[in-house]
Parts: sequence; C-alpha cells; structure tokens
Amino acid sequence: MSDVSSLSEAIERGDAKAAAAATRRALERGADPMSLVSEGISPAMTEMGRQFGEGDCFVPELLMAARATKEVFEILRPLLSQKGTKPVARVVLGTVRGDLHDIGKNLVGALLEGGGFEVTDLGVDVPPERFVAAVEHQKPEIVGLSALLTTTLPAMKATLEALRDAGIRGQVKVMIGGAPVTASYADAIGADGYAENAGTAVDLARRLIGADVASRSKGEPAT
Ligand code: B1M
Repeated sequence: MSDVSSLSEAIERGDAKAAAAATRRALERGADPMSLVSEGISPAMTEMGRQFGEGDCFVPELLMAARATKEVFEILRPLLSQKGTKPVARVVLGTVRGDLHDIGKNLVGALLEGGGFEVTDLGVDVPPERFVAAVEHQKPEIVGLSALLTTTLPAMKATLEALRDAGIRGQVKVMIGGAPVTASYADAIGADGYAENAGTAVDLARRLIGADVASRSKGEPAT
C-alpha cells in the first residue's frame, strides 16, 4: 500500500499516531506535502462525510478522524508555508459564528499556504466583529469565510454587513465556501467569490488579487 493510501486509511480509522507515522514516512521518501493534503487528507475526510451522511459512521468516529487530520496538519503546516518567500497575499480565514466545522476550512488554509498565501486562521465560531478586528489590524487582501450549516449561512451575510458598517468592506475581497454555499448565494450577499473546494479556493484567491494562476507553480510572488 502506498504511503498516501496508508495516510488516508489511518485518518478514516481515526488513528492519529498511524496517520502521523504515515505522513513522516511519506515525507522521508520525498512526498510533496501539498499532495499529502489533496490526495491523503481530503479524500479521507470526504469519505468520512459520505459515510456519516449514509449512517455508516457516527460522531465519535468523525471526531477521531478530525483529530487525526489535525495531527497531520501540525507536521505539514511548516512545510506548506513557503518560508523566506514574499507571500502572494494575506488571507484571514475562519468558520463563521455558530459553526464548529473546521476540517474543510483547514484544508482550504493548508492549500492556500501551499500556494504561497500567508494565512491567519481565526478558528471556528468566529463572530463578525472578530473578522472586522482582524481586517483592521492585519490588513489582509482577502477574507475567507467557511460555513457548513444552513443555519449559519446568515452569519456570512452578517459578517459582510459588519465589514460594510465598519467602513472597511472596500479594503478586502471576501471569498466564501462550504457545503451549503453556492455561487448564487455569494452573489446574493455581495461576496466577491465562491469556491467549491480547497483546490478551486486557491485559484479563486489568486483571481481575486489579480495574480496569474500559472505563476503559482513557479512560486512567484504577486506583483
Ligand atoms: Co456536522 N453537519 N454537525 N459535524 N458534519 C454536516 C455539515 C451535515 C450536512 C451532516 C448531515 O446531517 N448529513 C449537517 C448539516 C445539515 C444542514 O445544515 N443542512 C451537520 C449537522 C446538522 C451538525 C450538527 C448540528 C449535529 C448535531 O449536533 N445535531 C453539529 C453542529 C455543530 C456546530 O457547528 N454548531 C455538527 C457537528 C459535527 C461534528 C463536530 C461531529 C463534526 C465536525 C468536526 C470538525 O469539523 N472538527 C461534523 C462533521 C465532520 C460533519 C460532516 C459529516 C463532514 C464535514 C466535513 O468535514 N467534510 C458533514 C456532512 C458532510 O459534509 N457530508 C456534517 C469534509 C470536508 C473536507 O469537506 O467541510 O465540505 P467540507 O469542505 C470542503 C468544501 O466545502 C470547501 O472546501 C473544502 C475542502 O474541499 N470549503 C470551502 C469549505 N470551506 C470553504 C471556504 C472557502 C472555500 C471552500 O473559502 C473561504
């Protein structure tokens, strides 16, 4: 079995130790950290989501899988961020108020870092005023909002309104995503863009700042 398959399987079993070991082994053999996210973690968590939806696994299994992904991210994060190179742009990222889902958001953050963005992750259940404060203090080019519940979609709208009320909406591009989010919802609330998954989120972020997507592979900073 390949190291990437071992990683996916360990995450699905919720075995954090085995997931970390598979990650270290893959890295020692020269695996690309980004591919461990997109080919190891992402399919494993998508599979867990499918099983949960079909009643084939339950909350404890999900939480164990989520813990295993966290452990893997701890190993990969320093490798994903391209230290020493000028960041493409800064992104403030968070899961909106009332919502505790962070696996997809963490994947988005990891791939953005891998794409050369400097990411400040505000975590989960982030109220609009914390996004406002982060924009005021950190002056990012992009704010990324994640929501997984239909009941927390309105918190995305509230966050945009809070940015408008604070007079700083024009200073940042706002991108949104998460399972219940659609492009038409993004239009309806006045967001600048919607991405369906972590890979397209990186392309969207580049488009929003006007950077050439092709330059990502060369590791060139935006001009
Ligand atoms: Co929850 N949950 N959950 N849950 N959970 C869903 C979302 C649900 C669809 C399950 C179901 O009923 N079938 C359902 C929502 C229904 C709805 O709103 N219509 C649901 C529910 C109801 C709940 C609770 C209310 C359950 C309860 O307590 N009764 C509760 C709410 C807690 C809260 O948030 N306040 C709850 C709790 C939990 C757990 C804590 C057990 C756990 C979260 C653990 C964690 O995140 N640390 C959990 C999980 C894991 C899920 C499912 C099974 C999987 C989500 C996931 O991680 N998917 C989910 C069902 C499902 O999606 N099949 C479900 C894998 C991940 C890689 O995909 O998150 O979609 P995803 O992220 C993708 C894209 O969406 C996109 O890119 C990511 C990577 O490709 N994306 C972005 C995400 N954010 C983006 C941001 C961007 C761009 C793209 O730009 C900024």
